Amino acid sequence: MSDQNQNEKDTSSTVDAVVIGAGFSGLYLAHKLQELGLNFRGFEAGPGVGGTWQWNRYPGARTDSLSKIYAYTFSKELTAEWTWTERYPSQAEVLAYLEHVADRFDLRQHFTFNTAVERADYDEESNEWLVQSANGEVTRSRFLLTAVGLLSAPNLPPFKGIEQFRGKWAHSARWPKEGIDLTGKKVAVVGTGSTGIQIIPAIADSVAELTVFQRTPNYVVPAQNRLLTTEEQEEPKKHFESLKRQVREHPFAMAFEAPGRNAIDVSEDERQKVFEEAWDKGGFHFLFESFDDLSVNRESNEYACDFIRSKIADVVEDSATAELLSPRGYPYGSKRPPAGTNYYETFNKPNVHIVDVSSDPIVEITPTGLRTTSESFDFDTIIFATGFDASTGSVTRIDIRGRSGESLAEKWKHGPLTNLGYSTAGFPNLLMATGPLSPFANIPTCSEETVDWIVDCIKYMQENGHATIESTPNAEAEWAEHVSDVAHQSLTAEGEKVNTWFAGANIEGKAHAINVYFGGANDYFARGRASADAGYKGFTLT
Ligand code: NA7
Repeated sequence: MSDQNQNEKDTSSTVDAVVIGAGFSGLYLAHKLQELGLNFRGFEAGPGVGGTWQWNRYPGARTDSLSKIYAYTFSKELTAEWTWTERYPSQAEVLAYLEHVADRFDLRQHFTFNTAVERADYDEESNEWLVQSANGEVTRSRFLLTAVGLLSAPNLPPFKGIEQFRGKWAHSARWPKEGIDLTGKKVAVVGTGSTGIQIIPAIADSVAELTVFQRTPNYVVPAQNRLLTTEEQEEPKKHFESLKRQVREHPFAMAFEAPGRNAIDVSEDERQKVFEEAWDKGGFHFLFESFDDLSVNRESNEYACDFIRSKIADVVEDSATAELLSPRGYPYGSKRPPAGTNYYETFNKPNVHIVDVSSDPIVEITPTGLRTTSESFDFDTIIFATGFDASTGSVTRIDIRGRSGESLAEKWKHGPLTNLGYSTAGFPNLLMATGPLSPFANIPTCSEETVDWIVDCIKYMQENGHATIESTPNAEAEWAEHVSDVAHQSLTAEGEKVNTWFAGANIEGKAHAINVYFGGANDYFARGRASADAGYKGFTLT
């Protein structure tokens, strides 16, 4: 199937719903609206389906969630016919999966590709959204449904002089489809978040020299990626129902059991043993299957930090490099915990160098490289793995105007206000899948649950003759406060001092406010259902 627009019909139209985005949420939304028989149109800025997995084509890109749960669960048949090859599927494999889903459920026909939605204005008189897309079309729609993802508006810090760089540069989340030939090149990677941590080992062997510019060291647990055994490949098919249930009952929507022990309560030997086992299992196993108290007890968290630092010291041969790579002064888990593959080992290679830019920042991109306050460097290629304007950025980069022309970006300038991530007062019938203040947890599960909620809500409105839905101002103020309180009751909020995107702290000028819910995806799903069962409590229906 090609990446071209499959649907050239409907140039200027009136529809029941506009869907923005064709990633995990947008595709499932299209499937559900199709089932409901709604007249709708989808717009996707990218050249094809896939969302995140269309854009993030950088070397080494793969999930940090196990493949068995990084998938839809709405169709047993779909699960039965798809077989993952690795524990953590690569970008190419997830994209192939989403392309398969799009074809299998005939979803491409609804989307206009290569077409970003730029603006949407609510017209009170007609109770319609006027949705302007980059191709100049205006679509009138009753519902405006965003499925734009949590981490999809790239953040390129405003480095002076970038336009004068004579080599090639790319942001990781806008990696060209044809790739970038890095063979034998002098390459810089700026950023050591989850993305930089995947890129660095993936390119180290092919480049001539690799220089990593690190501002904050991260606690990197090995992913322990490998090919799946046949038995493991069968697991999601064989245990479809129980796995589906299990992820919905876990606070991070993952197939883990709570370990039932605290790091603070066990002996030093026992602690080491548990950490070693969890380290060997890899990735999120370390945080979620070792001890229950790592995110809430400072001493327990420090045990985990010590363990990771000891691993860094064991692996990294040069002690000064090991020290630079060792995070200190902030809790494990208060920045999004990354998973690596040979991450620390890569720094033992003679062609890989690390530069600490925490106190000697990058001040300028020069025609031949970059300059920190104290030193200049020459490069052929610069890779910016500098993250995203997370949670709100993907929504507010669209100029959305509610009642009386109120701008959503302006409304959220001190932090997002939504009821359960779905809706914000003053913007009737704007409904957001995985919207700001919804949980940060296994995304496909959150996509499914939030889309189900939205489509059930539309059905309810149809059946009961309601014209609009929007959050009440009280409910969204209470929810934002609750989201903040929950994060501050754990160690998570401390990531703010090391620029976590959880708190909007990674973007210059962005309000520091917790923008994702850490009270548990399971708790969140239950709250959404309870509100719906109570006739959409916390929302005004007209
Ligand atoms: P992240 O996790 O936001 O990481 C961005 C990295 O870029 C991080 O190391 C930043 O350092 C660094 N950065 C940002 N601006 C600068 C400047 N000006 N100078 C030097 N370094 C800078 O983004 P990722 O793409 O890695 O991951 C995002 C999410 O995608 C991840 O959480 C997963 O959920 C998937 P800092 O730490 O701010 O000091």
